[in-house]
Amino acid sequence: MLTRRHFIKATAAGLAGGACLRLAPLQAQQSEIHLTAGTGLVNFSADQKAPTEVMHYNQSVPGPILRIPQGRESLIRFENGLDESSSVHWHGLRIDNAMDGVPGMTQVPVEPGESFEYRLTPPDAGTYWYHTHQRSWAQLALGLAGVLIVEEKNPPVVDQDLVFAIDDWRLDDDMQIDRNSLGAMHDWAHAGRMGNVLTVNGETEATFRVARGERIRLRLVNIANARVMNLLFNEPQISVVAIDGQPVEPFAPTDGRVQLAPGQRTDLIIDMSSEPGQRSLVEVVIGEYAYEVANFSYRQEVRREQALDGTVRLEANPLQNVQLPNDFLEVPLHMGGGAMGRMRSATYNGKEMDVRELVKNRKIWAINGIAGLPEKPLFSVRRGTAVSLNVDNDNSWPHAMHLHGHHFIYDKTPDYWRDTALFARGEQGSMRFIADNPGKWLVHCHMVEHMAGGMVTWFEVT
Ligand SMILES: [Cu+2]
Repeated sequence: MLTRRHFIKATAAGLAGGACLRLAPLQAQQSEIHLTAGTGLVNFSADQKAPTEVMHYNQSVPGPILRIPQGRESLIRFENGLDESSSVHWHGLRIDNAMDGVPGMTQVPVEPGESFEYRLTPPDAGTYWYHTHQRSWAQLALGLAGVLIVEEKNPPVVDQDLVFAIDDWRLDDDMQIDRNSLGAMHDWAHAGRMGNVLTVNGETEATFRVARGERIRLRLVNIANARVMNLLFNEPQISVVAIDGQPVEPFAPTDGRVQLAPGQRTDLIIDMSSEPGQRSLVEVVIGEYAYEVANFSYRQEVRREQALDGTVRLEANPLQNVQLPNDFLEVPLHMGGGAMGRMRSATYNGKEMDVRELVKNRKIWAINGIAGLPEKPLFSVRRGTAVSLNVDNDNSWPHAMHLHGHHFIYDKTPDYWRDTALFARGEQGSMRFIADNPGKWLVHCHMVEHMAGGMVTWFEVT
Protein backbone atom coordinates (compact mmCIF):
# COMPACT_ATOMS: atom_id res chain seq x y z
CA MET A 1 0.00 0.00 0.00
CA LEU A 2 1.23 3.38 -0.89
CA THR A 3 1.10 6.16 1.59
CA ARG A 4 2.69 9.50 1.11
CA ARG A 5 4.91 9.04 4.11
CA HIS A 6 6.20 5.61 3.34
CA PHE A 7 9.11 5.83 1.09
CA ILE A 8 11.41 3.08 2.24
CA LYS A 9 9.80 1.56 5.26
CA ALA A 10 12.62 1.22 7.74
CA THR A 11 13.52 4.84 8.22
CA ALA A 12 10.66 6.83 6.81
CA ALA A 13 8.77 6.14 10.02
CA GLY A 14 10.30 9.19 11.63
CA LEU A 15 8.81 11.48 9.03
CA ALA A 16 5.64 13.34 9.70
CA GLY A 17 3.61 15.50 7.39
CA GLY A 18 3.27 19.19 6.77
CA ALA A 19 5.76 21.33 4.97
CA CYS A 20 7.44 24.27 6.62
CA LEU A 21 10.61 25.11 4.79
CA ARG A 22 10.08 27.80 2.28
CA LEU A 23 12.15 28.25 -0.76
CA ALA A 24 14.77 30.85 -0.37
CA PRO A 25 13.34 33.98 -1.97
CA LEU A 26 14.18 34.39 -5.62
CA GLN A 27 17.23 36.49 -5.96
CA ALA A 28 16.71 39.30 -8.39
CA GLN A 29 19.15 39.55 -11.24
CA GLN A 30 22.26 41.04 -9.80
CA SER A 31 25.75 41.50 -11.04
CA GLU A 32 27.41 40.40 -7.80
CA ILE A 33 26.23 37.44 -5.80
CA HIS A 34 27.61 36.09 -2.54
CA LEU A 35 27.49 32.37 -1.98
CA THR A 36 28.77 31.00 1.31
CA ALA A 37 29.06 27.31 2.14
CA GLY A 38 28.55 26.39 5.77
CA THR A 39 27.05 23.87 8.13
CA GLY A 40 23.76 24.22 9.96
CA LEU A 41 20.36 22.79 10.74
CA VAL A 42 17.25 22.49 8.57
CA ASN A 43 13.80 20.96 8.86
CA PHE A 44 12.36 19.03 5.95
CA SER A 45 8.84 19.31 7.36
CA ALA A 46 6.97 21.51 9.86
CA ASP A 47 6.65 18.93 12.59
CA GLN A 48 10.08 17.37 12.34
CA LYS A 49 11.12 16.70 15.95
CA ALA A 50 14.80 17.53 15.65
CA PRO A 51 16.39 19.43 12.77
CA THR A 52 18.82 17.77 10.39
CA GLU A 53 22.45 18.79 10.34
CA VAL A 54 23.48 19.65 6.76
CA MET A 55 25.95 21.52 4.62
CA HIS A 56 24.30 24.50 2.96
CA TYR A 57 24.79 27.52 0.75
CA ASN A 58 23.57 30.77 2.33
CA GLN A 59 21.76 28.93 5.16
CA SER A 60 19.46 27.25 2.64
CA VAL A 61 18.97 23.65 1.42
CA PRO A 62 18.91 23.56 -1.49
CA GLY A 63 20.95 26.72 -1.93
CA PRO A 64 19.36 29.98 -3.12
CA ILE A 65 18.00 30.10 -6.65
CA LEU A 66 20.54 32.18 -8.51
CA ARG A 67 19.32 34.19 -11.48
CA ILE A 68 21.90 35.61 -13.82
CA PRO A 69 21.59 37.26 -17.23
CA GLN A 70 22.40 35.60 -20.55
CA GLY A 71 25.47 36.88 -22.35
CA ARG A 72 26.62 39.30 -19.64
CA GLU A 73 29.17 38.69 -16.93
CA SER A 74 28.03 37.91 -13.40
CA LEU A 75 30.40 37.84 -10.48
CA ILE A 76 29.76 35.18 -7.86
CA ARG A 77 31.95 35.36 -4.80
CA PHE A 78 32.13 31.95 -3.18
CA GLU A 79 33.21 31.86 0.46
CA ASN A 80 34.08 28.60 2.11
CA GLY A 81 32.75 28.51 5.67
CA LEU A 82 33.21 24.75 5.94
CA ASP A 83 36.07 23.08 7.77
CA GLU A 84 37.11 21.28 4.59
CA SER A 85 38.02 22.44 1.09
CA SER A 86 35.33 22.90 -1.55
CA SER A 87 34.56 24.43 -4.95
CA VAL A 88 31.51 25.27 -7.06
CA HIS A 89 30.78 23.72 -10.45
CA TRP A 90 28.20 25.38 -12.71
CA HIS A 91 26.58 22.38 -14.29
CA GLY A 92 25.77 22.75 -17.98
CA LEU A 93 27.16 26.26 -18.49
CA ARG A 94 29.43 26.69 -21.50
CA ILE A 95 31.79 29.06 -19.71
CA ASP A 96 35.51 29.76 -19.38
CA ASN A 97 37.46 26.72 -18.29
CA ALA A 98 39.02 28.60 -15.35
CA MET A 99 35.49 29.07 -13.90
CA ASP A 100 34.43 25.41 -14.18
CA GLY A 101 35.10 24.68 -10.51
CA VAL A 102 37.03 21.41 -10.73
CA PRO A 103 39.73 21.32 -8.02
CA GLY A 104 43.06 20.05 -9.25
CA MET A 105 42.14 20.69 -12.87
CA THR A 106 40.72 24.18 -13.35
CA GLN A 107 41.48 25.73 -9.97
CA VAL A 108 43.02 25.04 -6.60
CA PRO A 109 40.53 23.88 -3.96
CA VAL A 110 38.97 26.69 -1.98
CA GLU A 111 40.29 26.10 1.54
CA PRO A 112 38.30 26.82 4.72
CA GLY A 113 38.02 30.56 5.28
CA GLU A 114 39.10 31.32 1.73
CA SER A 115 37.09 32.59 -1.19
CA PHE A 116 37.03 32.38 -4.98
CA GLU A 117 35.50 34.74 -7.51
CA TYR A 118 33.60 32.98 -10.25
CA ARG A 119 32.96 35.15 -13.31
CA LEU A 120 30.25 33.62 -15.46
CA THR A 121 29.19 34.81 -18.90
CA PRO A 122 26.74 32.14 -19.99
CA PRO A 123 25.97 32.17 -23.72
CA ASP A 124 22.78 30.10 -23.32
CA ALA A 125 19.68 30.91 -21.28
CA GLY A 126 17.87 28.16 -19.38
CA THR A 127 17.76 25.99 -16.29
CA TYR A 128 21.08 24.90 -14.80
CA TRP A 129 22.40 24.13 -11.35
CA TYR A 130 25.46 24.53 -9.18
CA HIS A 131 27.06 22.14 -6.76
CA THR A 132 30.25 21.21 -5.00
CA HIS A 133 32.85 19.37 -7.06
CA GLN A 134 35.07 18.48 -4.10
CA ARG A 135 34.40 15.14 -2.37
CA SER A 136 30.98 15.45 -3.90
CA TRP A 137 30.03 11.93 -2.76
CA ALA A 138 29.99 13.48 0.73
CA GLN A 139 29.37 17.21 0.22
CA LEU A 140 26.53 16.72 -2.25
CA ALA A 141 24.89 14.09 -0.01
CA LEU A 142 25.09 16.64 2.82
CA GLY A 143 23.31 19.35 0.82
CA LEU A 144 25.69 21.48 -1.29
CA ALA A 145 23.61 22.11 -4.40
CA GLY A 146 21.27 24.77 -5.77
CA VAL A 147 19.46 25.85 -8.93
CA LEU A 148 20.91 28.39 -11.36
CA ILE A 149 18.69 30.13 -13.85
CA VAL A 150 20.10 32.01 -16.82
CA GLU A 151 17.34 34.43 -17.68
CA GLU A 152 16.08 34.65 -21.23
CA LYS A 153 16.12 38.07 -22.85
CA ASN A 154 12.51 37.41 -23.91
CA PRO A 155 11.04 34.92 -21.47
CA PRO A 156 7.74 33.22 -22.31
CA VAL A 157 4.62 34.70 -20.73
CA VAL A 158 3.57 32.55 -17.77
CA ASP A 159 1.66 33.17 -14.56
CA GLN A 160 4.29 31.52 -12.38
CA ASP A 161 7.90 30.48 -12.93
CA LEU A 162 8.46 27.62 -10.47
CA VAL A 163 11.49 25.56 -9.55
CA PHE A 164 11.34 21.93 -8.54
CA ALA A 165 14.71 20.72 -7.20
CA ILE A 166 14.35 17.07 -6.27
CA ASP A 167 16.78 15.43 -3.87
CA ASP A 168 17.27 12.07 -2.18
CA TRP A 169 18.48 11.85 1.43
CA ARG A 170 19.62 8.91 3.50
CA LEU A 171 18.40 9.72 6.99
CA ASP A 172 18.50 7.71 10.20
CA ASP A 173 15.70 7.38 12.75
CA ASP A 174 16.71 10.69 14.32
CA MET A 175 16.37 12.43 10.95
CA GLN A 176 20.12 12.85 10.73
CA ILE A 177 22.07 12.19 7.56
CA ASP A 178 23.52 8.71 7.81
CA ARG A 179 27.18 9.68 7.82
CA ASN A 180 28.50 6.23 8.71
CA SER A 181 27.55 5.03 5.25
CA LEU A 182 29.13 7.97 3.42
CA GLY A 183 31.82 6.45 1.24
CA ALA A 184 30.49 2.89 1.60
CA MET A 185 32.11 0.85 -1.17
CA HIS A 186 28.96 -1.25 -1.48
CA ASP A 187 27.08 1.85 -2.73
CA TRP A 188 29.96 2.86 -4.96
CA ALA A 189 30.06 -0.56 -6.64
CA HIS A 190 26.29 -0.72 -7.10
CA ALA A 191 23.83 2.03 -8.10
CA GLY A 192 25.40 4.74 -5.92
CA ARG A 193 24.09 6.22 -2.68
CA MET A 194 20.33 5.82 -2.58
CA GLY A 195 18.33 7.67 0.06
CA ASN A 196 15.16 6.91 1.94
CA VAL A 197 13.57 10.37 1.96
CA LEU A 198 12.80 12.47 -1.10
CA THR A 199 12.47 16.24 -0.96
CA VAL A 200 11.41 18.91 -3.41
CA ASN A 201 12.98 22.29 -2.66
CA GLY A 202 13.97 20.93 0.74
CA GLU A 203 10.46 19.82 1.73
CA THR A 204 9.08 16.32 2.09
CA GLU A 205 5.64 17.50 0.95
CA ALA A 206 6.17 20.56 -1.19
CA THR A 207 2.97 22.38 -2.04
CA PHE A 208 2.65 24.64 -5.07
CA ARG A 209 -0.37 26.95 -4.90
CA VAL A 210 -1.97 27.27 -8.32
CA ALA A 211 -5.26 28.30 -9.89
CA ARG A 212 -7.27 26.62 -12.61
CA GLY A 213 -6.40 28.18 -15.96
CA GLU A 214 -2.95 29.34 -14.91
CA ARG A 215 -0.05 28.71 -17.18
CA ILE A 216 3.05 27.78 -15.22
CA ARG A 217 6.61 27.08 -16.10
CA LEU A 218 8.11 24.33 -13.96
CA ARG A 219 11.87 23.86 -13.96
CA LEU A 220 12.72 20.31 -12.88
CA VAL A 221 16.24 19.62 -11.60
CA ASN A 222 17.55 16.32 -10.25
CA ILE A 223 20.13 17.25 -7.60
CA ALA A 224 20.39 13.76 -6.04
CA ASN A 225 23.68 11.91 -5.73
CA ALA A 226 22.60 8.87 -7.70
CA ARG A 227 18.86 8.27 -7.93
CA VAL A 228 17.20 8.41 -11.35
CA MET A 229 13.86 10.15 -10.75
CA ASN A 230 10.88 8.86 -12.70
CA LEU A 231 8.33 11.59 -12.14
CA LEU A 232 4.63 11.13 -12.73
CA PHE A 233 2.42 14.17 -13.24
CA ASN A 234 -1.33 13.96 -12.96
CA GLU A 235 -1.97 17.03 -15.10
CA PRO A 236 -3.14 16.46 -18.68
CA GLN A 237 -1.86 19.66 -20.31
CA ILE A 238 1.91 19.40 -20.05
CA SER A 239 4.53 20.17 -22.59
CA VAL A 240 8.31 19.79 -22.43
CA VAL A 241 9.94 22.99 -23.69
CA ALA A 242 13.60 22.59 -22.68
CA ILE A 243 15.99 19.79 -21.75
CA ASP A 244 19.28 20.36 -19.92
CA GLY A 245 18.73 24.10 -20.36
CA GLN A 246 18.32 23.97 -24.13
CA PRO A 247 15.01 24.71 -25.85
CA VAL A 248 13.34 21.82 -27.68
CA GLU A 249 10.43 21.58 -30.07
CA PRO A 250 7.61 21.24 -27.53
CA PHE A 251 6.19 17.77 -26.97
CA ALA A 252 3.85 16.11 -24.48
CA PRO A 253 5.53 13.61 -22.15
CA THR A 254 4.12 10.10 -22.56
CA ASP A 255 1.54 9.33 -19.84
CA GLY A 256 2.68 12.36 -17.83
CA ARG A 257 6.04 10.74 -17.10
CA VAL A 258 9.33 12.63 -17.05
CA GLN A 259 12.61 10.90 -16.33
CA LEU A 260 15.53 12.80 -14.84
CA ALA A 261 18.90 11.17 -14.24
CA PRO A 262 21.17 12.87 -11.70
CA GLY A 263 22.19 16.28 -13.06
CA GLN A 264 19.50 16.43 -15.75
CA ARG A 265 16.89 19.20 -16.09
CA THR A 266 13.58 19.49 -17.90
CA ASP A 267 11.47 22.65 -18.28
CA LEU A 268 7.73 22.11 -18.50
CA ILE A 269 4.85 24.37 -19.40
CA ILE A 270 1.67 23.25 -17.63
CA ASP A 271 -1.78 24.70 -18.22
CA MET A 272 -3.39 23.98 -14.85
CA SER A 273 -6.69 22.28 -15.58
CA SER A 274 -7.94 20.62 -12.38
CA GLU A 275 -10.93 21.93 -10.40
CA PRO A 276 -10.72 24.58 -7.67
CA GLY A 277 -9.88 23.08 -4.28
CA GLN A 278 -8.29 19.97 -5.76
CA ARG A 279 -4.83 18.59 -5.06
CA SER A 280 -3.00 17.22 -8.03
CA LEU A 281 -0.08 14.99 -7.08
CA VAL A 282 3.44 14.79 -8.40
CA GLU A 283 4.87 11.36 -7.70
CA VAL A 284 8.13 9.50 -8.07
CA VAL A 285 7.71 5.99 -9.41
CA ILE A 286 10.00 3.42 -7.84
CA GLY A 287 9.39 -0.15 -8.89
CA GLU A 288 5.69 -0.85 -8.57
CA TYR A 289 4.98 2.10 -6.30
CA ALA A 290 4.44 5.80 -6.68
CA TYR A 291 5.43 8.15 -3.87
CA GLU A 292 4.04 11.63 -3.53
CA VAL A 293 6.82 14.22 -3.49
CA ALA A 294 4.87 17.40 -4.20
CA ASN A 295 1.39 18.60 -5.05
CA PHE A 296 -0.39 21.36 -6.87
CA SER A 297 -2.96 22.79 -4.49
CA TYR A 298 -5.72 24.58 -6.40
CA ARG A 299 -7.10 27.83 -5.02
CA GLN A 300 -10.84 28.41 -4.98
CA GLU A 301 -10.48 31.27 -7.42
CA VAL A 302 -10.26 30.42 -11.10
CA ARG A 303 -7.60 32.26 -13.08
CA ARG A 304 -9.09 31.54 -16.52
CA GLU A 305 -12.01 29.41 -17.63
CA GLN A 306 -10.20 28.55 -20.83
CA ALA A 307 -6.51 27.66 -20.97
CA LEU A 308 -4.33 30.08 -22.89
CA ASP A 309 -4.06 29.40 -26.58
CA GLY A 310 -0.89 28.55 -28.37
CA THR A 311 2.19 26.48 -27.73
CA VAL A 312 5.02 28.04 -25.75
CA ARG A 313 8.32 27.91 -27.55
CA LEU A 314 11.49 29.20 -25.97
CA GLU A 315 13.79 31.39 -28.00
CA ALA A 316 16.68 29.47 -29.49
CA ASN A 317 20.06 29.65 -27.75
CA PRO A 318 23.29 30.22 -29.70
CA LEU A 319 23.93 26.48 -29.31
CA GLN A 320 20.96 25.72 -31.57
CA ASN A 321 22.84 27.25 -34.50
CA VAL A 322 25.65 24.73 -34.25
CA GLN A 323 25.59 22.15 -37.05
CA LEU A 324 27.34 18.85 -36.57
CA PRO A 325 29.35 17.67 -39.60
CA ASN A 326 29.33 14.13 -41.00
CA ASP A 327 32.88 13.36 -40.01
CA PHE A 328 34.02 13.03 -36.44
CA LEU A 329 37.07 12.14 -34.49
CA GLU A 330 35.82 8.81 -33.17
CA VAL A 331 36.79 8.21 -29.54
CA PRO A 332 35.88 4.90 -27.87
CA LEU A 333 34.67 5.22 -24.30
CA HIS A 334 34.40 1.82 -22.64
CA MET A 335 32.82 1.79 -19.19
CA GLY A 336 33.65 -1.25 -17.09
CA GLY A 337 33.59 -2.37 -13.49
CA GLY A 338 31.10 -2.37 -10.66
CA ALA A 339 29.35 -5.22 -8.91
CA MET A 340 28.31 -8.11 -11.14
CA GLY A 341 30.65 -6.87 -13.84
CA ARG A 342 33.39 -8.54 -15.81
CA MET A 343 36.27 -6.21 -14.98
CA ARG A 344 39.23 -8.17 -13.62
CA SER A 345 41.86 -5.44 -13.57
CA ALA A 346 42.46 -1.80 -14.43
CA THR A 347 45.21 0.78 -14.32
CA TYR A 348 45.21 3.15 -11.39
CA ASN A 349 47.89 5.81 -10.88
CA GLY A 350 49.83 4.25 -13.73
CA LYS A 351 49.85 0.78 -12.16
CA GLU A 352 47.95 -2.30 -13.31
CA MET A 353 45.90 -3.65 -10.40
CA ASP A 354 43.52 -6.53 -9.87
CA VAL A 355 40.09 -5.77 -8.47
CA ARG A 356 41.10 -6.50 -4.87
CA GLU A 357 43.92 -4.02 -5.06
CA LEU A 358 41.69 -1.50 -6.84
CA VAL A 359 39.10 -1.73 -4.08
CA LYS A 360 41.83 -1.09 -1.49
CA ASN A 361 42.36 2.18 -3.35
CA ARG A 362 38.59 2.82 -3.40
CA LYS A 363 38.40 2.28 -7.17
CA ILE A 364 35.85 -0.04 -8.76
CA TRP A 365 35.05 1.57 -12.14
CA ALA A 366 37.20 2.22 -15.18
CA ILE A 367 36.98 4.10 -18.47
CA ASN A 368 39.02 2.43 -21.21
CA GLY A 369 40.73 0.31 -18.56
CA ILE A 370 41.82 3.27 -16.43
CA ALA A 371 40.31 3.88 -13.00
CA GLY A 372 40.18 7.52 -11.93
CA LEU A 373 41.67 10.55 -13.63
CA PRO A 374 44.43 9.55 -16.04
CA GLU A 375 47.55 11.63 -16.43
CA LYS A 376 46.97 11.92 -20.18
CA PRO A 377 43.65 13.14 -21.54
CA LEU A 378 41.16 10.80 -23.24
CA PHE A 379 41.82 12.95 -26.30
CA SER A 380 43.36 16.29 -27.09
CA VAL A 381 42.08 18.27 -30.07
CA ARG A 382 42.26 21.67 -31.64
CA ARG A 383 39.36 23.97 -31.00
CA GLY A 384 36.49 23.32 -33.39
CA THR A 385 37.08 19.59 -33.86
CA ALA A 386 33.95 17.45 -34.11
CA VAL A 387 34.16 14.53 -31.69
CA SER A 388 32.05 11.41 -31.32
CA LEU A 389 32.40 9.70 -27.96
CA ASN A 390 31.37 6.13 -28.71
CA VAL A 391 30.12 4.80 -25.40
CA ASP A 392 30.05 1.12 -24.56
CA ASN A 393 28.35 0.78 -21.17
CA ASP A 394 29.79 -2.68 -20.61
CA ASN A 395 28.72 -3.37 -17.03
CA SER A 396 25.58 -4.15 -15.03
CA TRP A 397 24.47 -0.60 -14.16
CA PRO A 398 23.01 2.52 -15.73
CA HIS A 399 25.22 5.60 -15.81
CA ALA A 400 24.48 9.30 -16.30
CA MET A 401 27.38 10.55 -18.38
CA HIS A 402 28.11 14.28 -18.09
CA LEU A 403 30.39 16.41 -20.23
CA HIS A 404 31.82 19.60 -18.78
CA GLY A 405 31.77 22.84 -20.77
CA HIS A 406 29.93 21.38 -23.77
CA HIS A 407 26.55 20.10 -24.82
CA PHE A 408 26.30 17.08 -27.11
CA ILE A 409 23.86 15.16 -29.25
CA TYR A 410 23.04 11.79 -27.72
CA ASP A 411 22.21 9.39 -30.54
CA LYS A 412 18.99 8.10 -28.90
CA THR A 413 17.51 11.63 -28.83
CA PRO A 414 19.05 13.31 -31.90
CA ASP A 415 16.62 16.25 -31.90
CA TYR A 416 18.09 18.12 -28.98
CA TRP A 417 21.28 18.96 -27.11
CA ARG A 418 22.05 17.65 -23.66
CA ASP A 419 24.87 17.85 -21.13
CA THR A 420 24.04 14.60 -19.30
CA ALA A 421 22.78 11.37 -20.88
CA LEU A 422 21.60 8.20 -19.16
CA PHE A 423 23.06 5.01 -20.60
CA ALA A 424 21.25 1.81 -19.71
CA ARG A 425 23.20 -1.28 -18.71
CA GLY A 426 24.79 -2.79 -21.77
CA GLU A 427 23.88 0.19 -23.94
CA GLN A 428 26.07 1.38 -26.75
CA GLY A 429 25.61 4.89 -28.06
CA SER A 430 27.31 8.10 -29.02
CA MET A 431 27.74 11.62 -27.65
CA ARG A 432 28.63 13.97 -30.52
CA PHE A 433 29.75 17.54 -30.16
CA ILE A 434 32.06 20.27 -31.36
CA ALA A 435 34.98 20.64 -28.97
CA ASP A 436 34.91 24.43 -29.17
CA ASN A 437 35.68 25.53 -25.62
CA PRO A 438 39.41 25.68 -24.86
CA GLY A 439 40.67 24.05 -21.70
CA LYS A 440 40.65 20.85 -19.70
CA TRP A 441 37.21 19.31 -19.25
CA LEU A 442 35.90 16.36 -17.29
CA VAL A 443 33.79 13.53 -18.65
CA HIS A 444 32.27 11.52 -15.83
CA CYS A 445 29.31 9.65 -14.47
CA HIS A 446 27.04 11.96 -12.48
CA MET A 447 26.15 9.23 -10.06
CA VAL A 448 28.82 10.82 -7.96
CA GLU A 449 29.84 7.62 -6.15
CA HIS A 450 30.69 6.14 -9.55
CA MET A 451 32.83 9.16 -10.36
CA ALA A 452 34.59 8.86 -7.01
CA GLY A 453 35.01 5.12 -7.65
CA GLY A 454 36.89 5.76 -10.89
CA MET A 455 34.37 6.56 -13.64
CA VAL A 456 35.94 9.84 -14.67
CA THR A 457 38.28 11.01 -17.40
CA TRP A 458 39.10 14.27 -19.16
CA PHE A 459 39.79 15.83 -22.53
CA GLU A 460 41.67 18.84 -23.71
CA VAL A 461 40.75 21.50 -26.26
CA THR A 462 43.73 23.57 -27.44
CU1 LIG B 1 27.54 5.76 -13.01
